[in-house]
Amino acid sequence: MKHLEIMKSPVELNLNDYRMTGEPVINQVRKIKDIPGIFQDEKAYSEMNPDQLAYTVQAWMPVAEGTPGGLFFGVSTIYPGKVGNEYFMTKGHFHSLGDRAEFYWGLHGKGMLILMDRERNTWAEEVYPGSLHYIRDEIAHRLANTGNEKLIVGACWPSDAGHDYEEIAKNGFSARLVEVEGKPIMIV
Ligand code: PAN
Ligand code: ZN
Repeated sequence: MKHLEIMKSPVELNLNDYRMTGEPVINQVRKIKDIPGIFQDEKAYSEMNPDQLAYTVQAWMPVAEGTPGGLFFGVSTIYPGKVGNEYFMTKGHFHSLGDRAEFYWGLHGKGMLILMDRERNTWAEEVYPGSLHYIRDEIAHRLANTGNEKLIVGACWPSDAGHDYEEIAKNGFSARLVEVEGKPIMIV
C-alpha cells in the first residue's frame, strides 16, 4: 500500500449467505467419510452416503499458521443431519497451545457449541443467530447442528493456537448430544 491510498480489504464476507470471497481464503470440506470415529452409532455411520457433506470451513489466514500475535477468521457451516440419534457435528479439538482462546458467533440456523475442560467436564451453549461464545483457554470445542437448516458460525482465533485433534480422536468428549423426543439433550 501507498501513503494516502484508499483501498478495499482483500477479503469480504457476504452478509446474505456468509460466504467469504477474495484472496487468500482457504476452503475445507469434511464429508461423512472424513470424520470416522466421532459418532457412537457405527452401524448407522457405515450405512450413510460417504460423500455426504458434513461441514465446511472457510478461513482467512492472513499470516502463516504458528505466527505469534496474528489472528485467523473463519466461517464454519455444519449441514443438517444425524448419524443414528446424534447430530452432524465437527471433529472438535483443543488448541495445540492450550491457553489460546477463541470467539464464535452464531450467524444462521441453530445448534450447540459443546465444550469440555481438561477434567472432562462437558457442557454446551445454544447457538443461534446473534449468539456470542467465548471459548476460554484449555477448553475443547465442537459444533453440532440441531436444526433443519445449515448451521453457520463465525470464528476468530489466534494464529499460533494450532489444533490438537488427537486428544478428542482418542478419548472423545465425555458426553454426547443426542436427539430424544425431537429435542437435543446431553447424555454420558
Ligand atoms: C473452527 C473449527 C471448525 C471445524 O474454525 O476448526 O469449526 O471444526 P474442527 O476443526 O474441529 O474440525 C475453530 O475452532 N478453529 O480454531
Ligand atoms: Zn478452535
